[in-house]
Amino acid sequence: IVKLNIDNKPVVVEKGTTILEAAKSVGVNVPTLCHMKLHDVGYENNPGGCRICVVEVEGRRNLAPACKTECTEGMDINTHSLRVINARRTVMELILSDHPAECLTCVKNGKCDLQTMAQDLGIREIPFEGEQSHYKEDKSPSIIRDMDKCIMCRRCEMVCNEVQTVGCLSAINRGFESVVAPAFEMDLEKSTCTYCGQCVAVCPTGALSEVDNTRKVIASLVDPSKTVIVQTAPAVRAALGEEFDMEPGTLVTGKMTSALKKLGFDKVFDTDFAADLTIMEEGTELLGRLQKHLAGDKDVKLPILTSCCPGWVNFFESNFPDMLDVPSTAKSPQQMFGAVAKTYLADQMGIKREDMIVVSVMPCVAKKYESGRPEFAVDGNPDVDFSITTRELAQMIKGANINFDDLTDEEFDNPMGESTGAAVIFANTGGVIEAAVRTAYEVQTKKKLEKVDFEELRGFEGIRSATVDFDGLPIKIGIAHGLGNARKLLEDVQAGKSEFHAIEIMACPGGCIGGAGQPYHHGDTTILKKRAEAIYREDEGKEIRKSHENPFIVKLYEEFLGEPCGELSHKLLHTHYFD
Ligand code: HC0
Ligand code: SF4
Repeated sequence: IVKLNIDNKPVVVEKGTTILEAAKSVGVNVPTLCHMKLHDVGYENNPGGCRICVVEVEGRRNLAPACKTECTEGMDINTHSLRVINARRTVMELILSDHPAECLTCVKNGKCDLQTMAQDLGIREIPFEGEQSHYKEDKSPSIIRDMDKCIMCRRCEMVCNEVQTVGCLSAINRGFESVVAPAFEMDLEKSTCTYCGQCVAVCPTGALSEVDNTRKVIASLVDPSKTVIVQTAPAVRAALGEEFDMEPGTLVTGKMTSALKKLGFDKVFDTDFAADLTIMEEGTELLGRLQKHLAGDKDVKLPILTSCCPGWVNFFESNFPDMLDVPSTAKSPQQMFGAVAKTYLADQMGIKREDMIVVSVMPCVAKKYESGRPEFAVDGNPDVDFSITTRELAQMIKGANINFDDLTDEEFDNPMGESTGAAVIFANTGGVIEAAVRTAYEVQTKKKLEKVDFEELRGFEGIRSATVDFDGLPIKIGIAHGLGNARKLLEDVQAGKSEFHAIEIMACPGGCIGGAGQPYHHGDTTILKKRAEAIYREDEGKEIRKSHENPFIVKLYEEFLGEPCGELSHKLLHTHYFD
């Protein structure tokens, strides 16, 4: 134990604690641009690079970087002396000396840590003249890299390499030219990037951002020849409110629906409907494989892996090309929605496929890429035309001058707006497999599942496992969120050591609630827990909590699809993978 004083406050910390952490523990916020601790995820970026966090330690000649200096007994620290503030201002002026001053048109305007900090420090002019480097903008289907705005905090590098183990970003060049980039400065699209977007989620500036599809959506909305329908992903409702200064964990399902109607969408539907459909297909596939496996069929592959997360699909396609037959062939709910909308629904509405525009609102940036995969189109017409993020939807609502706070709750339209609690929990890590268990249990055992909450599948541990008793048949389930954790489970499967029957994988920490299209957490990842709790509350409040009991899903099979994993399902709702 070490005792010290920070800004005259007595502090007691464990040996090895940095001044930055010690200060935080007593509510003293020392600013920093590069340090970022992902609480509940267990990762920290601490290169000690930005030098904004300098503090004065009594008796020492030089200022100390709070992030890299360990507390020692009796230290007397001042985090805001004149000397400290002057030093921080100089550091900021140096950082800004080669940063483009285009805040007004920057995607991060108002949400940029660099901008906020410069404002807090009262920077009004930049006395130094750095060399403005001009990098080519790198635009992939999901992510834009504008390296002129990179400040070398290395957060993206840490997330990509350590959390996701994708390893496609690293620091290159020297001095003013230094940036973080894929090897040989190749475009992201040509690299092994999965489009998980976690680099975007932690970038403190506008250097990394999502591709903006809002203009295309607005152009469709004003085109009288188009019927524009929208689907909203499970995780959006638990986070959209944050963009309007609501408490993290506020559920805004009804307000979101109302805002979408005001924006002019012809029908407001729910991706959750398609999540229920996914359970029907993926659950049937799981039981099919399981029954064959139990009957001794050596050719059948277990575990089955969930396949609804596009970042994860990209990851296994590039990292485990020998295992492409292991994941479920079920398309993601986003894509199932599009496929059903542009066939069954278009027919019901009496419109041609080309005249229907399907927009998706997703917590995710990889969904943009997913919707553009060529196999998800018919004669070049995509099943999902445009995918926008939670942040982009918030921006559209603000742009339309809609007062979000004042909106009265509205309901989704039907038939594709009805969903169950099982679909809602897709948003959380462990939720897809919990939803699958709720249905698979009843189908397999022919018994009613009384308790639908499977607490053992919930939580934030990066890798979790549980055995669920299917009336005497133990079903072993694995769960991973974050691609680094997924890699560990996958390596076991590859080596033939995995004991699981089914594994759920989500690329983002926390699952979709932690997606890269959600409101920025600015390092406070405890927000993710609040979103997760909100999702479980929404599930609890639902009248129907098992996917196979969704009346519109039952009707869809009766009127159109026939049976789960049947011929039409295979054509519309299943896919294949590519290395
Ligand atoms: Fe998800 Fe999904 S749950 S991936 O996290 O499966 O993005 O929210 O929309 O498609 O439903 C994201 C969230 C979805 C899909 C669903 C799945
Ligand atoms: Fe790495 Fe994901 Fe960013 Fe791609 S999107 S560079 S995989 S963190």
